[in-house]
Amino acid sequence: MHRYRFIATLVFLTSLISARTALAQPANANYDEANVPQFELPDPLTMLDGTRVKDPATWHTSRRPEVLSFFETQVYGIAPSRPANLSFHVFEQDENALDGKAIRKQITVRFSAETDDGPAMDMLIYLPKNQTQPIPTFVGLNFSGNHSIYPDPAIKLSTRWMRAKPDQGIVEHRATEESRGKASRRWPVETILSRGYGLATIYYGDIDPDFDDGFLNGVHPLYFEQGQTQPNPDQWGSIGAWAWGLSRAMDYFEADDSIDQSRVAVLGHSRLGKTALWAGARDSRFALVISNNSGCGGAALSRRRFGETVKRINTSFPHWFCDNFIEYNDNEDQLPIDQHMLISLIAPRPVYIASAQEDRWADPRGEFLSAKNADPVYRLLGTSGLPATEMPEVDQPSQGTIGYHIRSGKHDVTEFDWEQYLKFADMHFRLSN
Ligand code: GTR
Repeated sequence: MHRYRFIATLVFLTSLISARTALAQPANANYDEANVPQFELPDPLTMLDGTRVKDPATWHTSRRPEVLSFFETQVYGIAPSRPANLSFHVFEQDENALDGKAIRKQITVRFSAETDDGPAMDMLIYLPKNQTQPIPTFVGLNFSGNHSIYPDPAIKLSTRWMRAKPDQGIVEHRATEESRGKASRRWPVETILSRGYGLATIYYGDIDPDFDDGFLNGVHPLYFEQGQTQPNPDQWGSIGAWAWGLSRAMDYFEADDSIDQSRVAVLGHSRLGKTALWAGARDSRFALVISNNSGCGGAALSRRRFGETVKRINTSFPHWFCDNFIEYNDNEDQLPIDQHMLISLIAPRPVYIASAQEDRWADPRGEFLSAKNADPVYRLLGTSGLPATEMPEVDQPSQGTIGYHIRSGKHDVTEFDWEQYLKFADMHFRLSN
């Protein structure tokens, strides 16, 4: 009896998962270069009124704000600024974590008044021990709770809603003890610490749970005007909220002397790679930005319509972008921007775009072309830009102020990816190892 129920549940869950995959990645997606339409990319160095941008000052004072405003109003939505009542509560700290190798801190960042139990996010931080200087730190959102990134029993087990992942110890949308450390393959904590970096992470669902509920939960309602029940068409969706949360983490770093706030690298994978790019674009306090397999709405050029398209993403995930972005469904050529200009907003700060060969849904070539077409802005601002002129061979990174690689394998974060990120951070943060 039990066995049948188990099998029936498995069949049911598998059908759910494949229904979801079928919806997100339909069989008729274009994976053929020959079917990529002809298109003209907007020039990051030409203003909307036709003026050419010839010097860094014009970029910074005129063109950059114009481009930023397009992304705000047409793609991710306008986000509020730092909340007046933002507060930080260190609820756990251990100077001898990880067998004496690390300092562990856990902090609740509250978005509204201290006494309120309104929206808040929990941040986990590991720092290498015995450092005399403030520590350069990687920060990234995670998919399954802070406790999933490392099997450390002292990490607070998330009690928030999570996407169904029965194989990862998430049962009925909640984490169980079994989910501890389940994502540790993607978070090489010990390597990061041994290279002299700190690591900070937050569960993205603390900021806004990743499902389309009309913005009832998460941080959005905190900012509704009287009588408002959902964001306006030009106001933030979920990616906008997650990126905003990363800026709140940065607010904390500014208040913590053990972290080098001038050397914070923000990174993310997939939807959280889109988020890392947007966070880095809108908040110049992030000194370095890493996009891992971010794809459509991240590093990949929308106009190529290769793999995931604007219409597909807006349909599968109606809550990710602002509603104005829907106007570009099957209408990409009308976008006043494309994703190379998202990367250019990060200039002159170092940015790394990573693709994976089998991740065709995310359009590796579109990600490379985006990095390449941001290069003129990086060069105008006096940096080395992207050294590669052609798309590099698989597993052959090209690292200048823009870094790019396409590694072998699937949509994932691997040891190879982290090796490149650490090397890239060493180069730009000038650490000796
Ligand atoms: C997919 C989505 C992608 C990417 C990915 C992820 O279903 O189509 O844009 O964000 O999810 O975040 O894992």
